[in-house]
Amino acid sequence: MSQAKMWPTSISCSSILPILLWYYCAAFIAASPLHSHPHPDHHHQPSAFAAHPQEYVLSPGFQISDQPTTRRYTFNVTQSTAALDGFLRPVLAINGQIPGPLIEANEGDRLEITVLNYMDIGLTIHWHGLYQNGSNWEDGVTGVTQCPIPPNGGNYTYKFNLDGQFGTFLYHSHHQNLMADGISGPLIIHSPRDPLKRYRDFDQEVVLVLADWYHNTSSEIVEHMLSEAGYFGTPAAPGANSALMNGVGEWNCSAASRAQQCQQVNSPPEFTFKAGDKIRFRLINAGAHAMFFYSVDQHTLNVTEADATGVYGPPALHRVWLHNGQRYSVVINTKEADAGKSFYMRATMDSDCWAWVPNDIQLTAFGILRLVKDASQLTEVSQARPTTQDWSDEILGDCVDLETSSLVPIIKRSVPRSVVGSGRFQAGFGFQFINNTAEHYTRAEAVIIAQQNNASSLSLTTNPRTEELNTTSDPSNFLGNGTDPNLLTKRSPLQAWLPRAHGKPESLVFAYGKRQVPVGQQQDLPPGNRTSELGITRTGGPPPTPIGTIGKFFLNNISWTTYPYLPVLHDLTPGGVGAVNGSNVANVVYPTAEWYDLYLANIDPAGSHPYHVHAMDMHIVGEGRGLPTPENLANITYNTDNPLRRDTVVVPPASFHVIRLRADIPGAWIVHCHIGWHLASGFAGVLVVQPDVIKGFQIPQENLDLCKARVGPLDTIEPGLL
Ligand SMILES: [Cu+2]
Repeated sequence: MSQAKMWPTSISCSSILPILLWYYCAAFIAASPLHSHPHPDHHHQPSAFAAHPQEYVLSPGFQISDQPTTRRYTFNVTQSTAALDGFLRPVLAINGQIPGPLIEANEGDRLEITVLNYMDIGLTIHWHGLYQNGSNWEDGVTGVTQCPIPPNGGNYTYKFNLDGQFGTFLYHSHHQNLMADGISGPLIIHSPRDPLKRYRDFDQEVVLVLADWYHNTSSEIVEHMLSEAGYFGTPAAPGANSALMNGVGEWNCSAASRAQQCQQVNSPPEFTFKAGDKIRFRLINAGAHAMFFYSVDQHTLNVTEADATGVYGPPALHRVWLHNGQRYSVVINTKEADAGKSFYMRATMDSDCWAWVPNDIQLTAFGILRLVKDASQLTEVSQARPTTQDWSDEILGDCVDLETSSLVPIIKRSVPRSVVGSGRFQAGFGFQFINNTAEHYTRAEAVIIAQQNNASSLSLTTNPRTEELNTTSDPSNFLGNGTDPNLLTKRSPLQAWLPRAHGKPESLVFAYGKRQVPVGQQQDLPPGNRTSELGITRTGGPPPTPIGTIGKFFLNNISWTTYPYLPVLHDLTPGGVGAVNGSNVANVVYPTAEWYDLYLANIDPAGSHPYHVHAMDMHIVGEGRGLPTPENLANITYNTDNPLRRDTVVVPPASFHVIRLRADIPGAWIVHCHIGWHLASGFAGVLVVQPDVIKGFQIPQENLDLCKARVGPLDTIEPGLL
């Protein structure tokens, strides 16, 4: 087992830092029959906390200017503990807070952010949505643009200019899936060019960082997900335990076992504004899996920004929804007559697109909006929880984007009707051989294997929410082999499956249409895992893992393999091998600064994926079902007249998007699913833009030097297994 992947276990329980280790040691002791100390010490306190709500209320005093300046920040990243939703667990925090500090700047400014890594694992920070034109090496992706910042006090200063863009962004770790442990935060860029203006389009603005939250660390989850036994018996991405709004959630502590420390949270983030003001919420989904629905009781939402593109959006929505890595701005009109009233803001996870759900899940994170008559009343605000009711619309269904055509950029940019070339990233789930990583079974083959091994107890059922019901158990209906594009035009059912522990399938009674289906038995919980007796719920997921394999995602039949100390970018510059290793990394090369199409295809029959392309604006010119075959491409309707441009787009099951982009930002740019667990399972490729220009890059010595500090063997792959 790699120490680098399992930070909670890399320190012994007899460490002199028992507070930091409270959770891990307590759980380990509880899970170990050899120990005679089942009761943990209940006196330890968390050492990291949610960001202060007021920090994310943007000040009208911020000088929006076109006079560039350099802004410097320092991030101290530590292993801490926190009880963000009440449940005390190890976390990773920036300057002791989750989410991290607000970065606020103007278009044209230069940012210099010094990251000090006090953890015992490597770290990188990515600046999500930024062009990084001329600074590819500051993109912050382990194994792509840099080697990790060394643990135990290593540091690196990211330096880049914020040229040509403004809006709502985020930053987050791009090393393993450490983002899910707390390393993310908001990054806001203002500009005099921004078509959205304070005191005209809105009066107040607040950043809301939404994230799903887990009671195990990302290292524990990834370690087990990428094992033959799986995490809770499955290679599928986990369901979360709770949701956070600006770092605060409200898990029900009565579900905690005696070995766990939980202090009920009853104080969601609160914001007090003048009744009658228009309030802009800058929503950021910094989660690892959950698509979020956001709403404010009794207030409709006007969408004005999608990722960092100001838009004319759908007005008067009850809810807006956003997937991992996406951002929206929504504006509400408060009423003067509501002075003195309080309203709930709700961020609710859509668990319908998950393979399984913990029974103790708390789906909603709350915020409180209080309205006062004038600013002098701010200190006299009621402390009571609101009594308002949620909209009655049901929160159910597939995780898909807001209708693309309903989001029209305010600053127009049309794209050419033809392109000089195209490339594709075609993603699907499969099972990689542990002893021969070059081979894998497709999803369809795994279904056949399961039927052969255990035909009597494998029941295949359908999902009544999909219109095209399919009740046959013919495995050819389980798409994902990518050989028959016609199959992919059908919406296929989710699959029943069997959790398997140590090679022995367990039978599982299974029904759709019920939100929660208890599983009879949990076996072999990983160390440090939840020991709640409430169990978990399975609603679908991949077929049973064939023996000798682990579940992985494949792009163009290649599951991403990261070599942290051999960044792809360094290989493309003088001294490197001069090419991307195509057996480790799916890649598409755009040689010139011209317009190309990128087909983002999802052959996964059951799951939608938020695809994120680094650096370049994705212009969404078309969407279709099935594979991007010549016939299917000929049948879609293209929109080249001011299409929506954004940086993260959700591709539904058995579907594709046609992205038109201008290859004018040279570099090696990762393209990946922003579900952190899927990225950890190999869902990534690289877009190489203008390799001839990359050959002339002068990568700063500070970046190159990070590779000298390697703490593991060169062939340590990340985030997978050794
Ligand atoms: Cu995904």
